[in-house]
Amino acid sequence: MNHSRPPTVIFVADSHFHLRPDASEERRRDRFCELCALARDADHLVLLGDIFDFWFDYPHFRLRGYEEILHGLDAVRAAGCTLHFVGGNHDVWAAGYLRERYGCDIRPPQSLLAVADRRVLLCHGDGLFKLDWAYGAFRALVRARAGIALAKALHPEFLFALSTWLSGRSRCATRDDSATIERRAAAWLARQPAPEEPGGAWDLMVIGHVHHGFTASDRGRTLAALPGWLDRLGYGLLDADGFRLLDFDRDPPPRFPARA
Ligand SMILES: [Mn+2]
Repeated sequence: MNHSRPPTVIFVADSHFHLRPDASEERRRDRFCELCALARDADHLVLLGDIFDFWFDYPHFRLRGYEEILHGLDAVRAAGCTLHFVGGNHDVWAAGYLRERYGCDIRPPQSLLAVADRRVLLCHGDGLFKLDWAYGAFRALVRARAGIALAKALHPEFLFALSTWLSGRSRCATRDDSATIERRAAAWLARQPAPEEPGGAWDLMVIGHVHHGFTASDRGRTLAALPGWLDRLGYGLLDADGFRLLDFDRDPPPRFPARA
């Protein structure tokens, strides 16, 4: 890593790629691979959850349909960019595979990433603002050990069908109107311990999951929600100029100083 400049970090979440993409998803996939090409020049790429709409690992079978995306990530890794993965409620089960293939830094649901003098709290964001009870139940199921054991007993095609159905439910639940999301986020942020108190040691928190891009600030700290990679192709960038939310279609791509 080049220490002559502050490290650059790209954050992306909620592309919800499917095993069988339709025409509109093909475009989002192509653009995601272009984002991966951009990330080759960054120091860190943080996959903040729900990159894949469905993932399950079987001992002797591999899912078919994500090859293009996985190859895109191969190139990121090969270029020397560190990959981090925070599992979302849809792809928490991808962690083992991503660790194996990319040496990916697998992170617990909430973890700190130290970047130069910034302490960045990473969290997918499911369950954070208590937006919907049905959604909460779904989240508890996919993250529970018993849920994983149960899923392993199911036929892969049945599990895929079940997950696709649940996924539709959870997506409706996450699409609360943006004003509600921002209001709850602001209230949540105001309840967090001050930076000098235990548990308050972060200056920037980045989440996904809500599919609505915004930032909120309180007592010198910023909470940033990524817009997702669905209707808008949104991502977050942290570099020498600070953190900002960018639109991959509308904003000019950032220029990174050459890696040493
Ligand atoms: Mn999610």
